[in-house]
Amino acid sequence: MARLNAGSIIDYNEYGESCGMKYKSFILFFSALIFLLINGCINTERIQPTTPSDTSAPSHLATVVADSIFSGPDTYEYDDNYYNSSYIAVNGSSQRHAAHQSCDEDWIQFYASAGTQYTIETYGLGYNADTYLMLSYPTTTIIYSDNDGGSEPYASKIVFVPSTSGDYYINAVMYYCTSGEGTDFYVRVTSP
Ligand SMILES: [Ca+2]
Ligand SMILES: [Ca+2]
Repeated sequence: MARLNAGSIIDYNEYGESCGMKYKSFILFFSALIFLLINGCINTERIQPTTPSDTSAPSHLATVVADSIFSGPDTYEYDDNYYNSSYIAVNGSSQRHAAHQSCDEDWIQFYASAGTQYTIETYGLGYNADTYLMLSYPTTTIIYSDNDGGSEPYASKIVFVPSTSGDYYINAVMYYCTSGEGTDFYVRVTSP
C-alpha cells in the first residue's frame, strides 16, 4: 500500500478506487436505504388515516334523510318569522317544507324588481297538505294571498308584479293548521 505523502489527498489501491470512497459509498447506500425506509413509514402513517374516497351518504340513506321531513322539522326550520326566512332563488329551484307543528309558519324571501312578473306556487303536496300562501312587503304586511289557486288540488299560487323593488316575504302555512306526516310540499318562485 502506498504511503500517504504530503500533498496527496488519499491512498489509492490497485483498482484505482480508494477505501475512503468505498466507505463513503457504503454509508451513502445505507443512508439512502434508511431514508427510504423512514420515508416509507411516514408516508404509510399519513396514508392510513385518510377518509373514504366517497363520503356521500349511500342512496338508501339519502332517501331516509329526504323522507325525514315527515317526522320532524324540515331543513329550513326554524323559519317561523320573516327575519329568519330562508332565501329562495327566482329560477324555479324548489324548497321542500312541512308543518312539523300545528299552525307552523314557513317564511321564505326573495328579491323582486319593480315591473317584473313573479309566480310563487306550491306543488307536490303530501297527502295531508293544504297550503295557504301569503306574500308580504316590506316585512309582514300581507299584499297577496291564495289558498287553492295552484295547479293541483289544495295547492296555492300567487302571480304579482311589484311596483317597488326589494325583498318580498312568503309565508306558507297549512290552511287548517294541520301538522305532521303528509304535510310536506314544495314551493318555487319563477319569473318569465
Ligand atoms: Ca316548516
Ligand atoms: Ca290550499
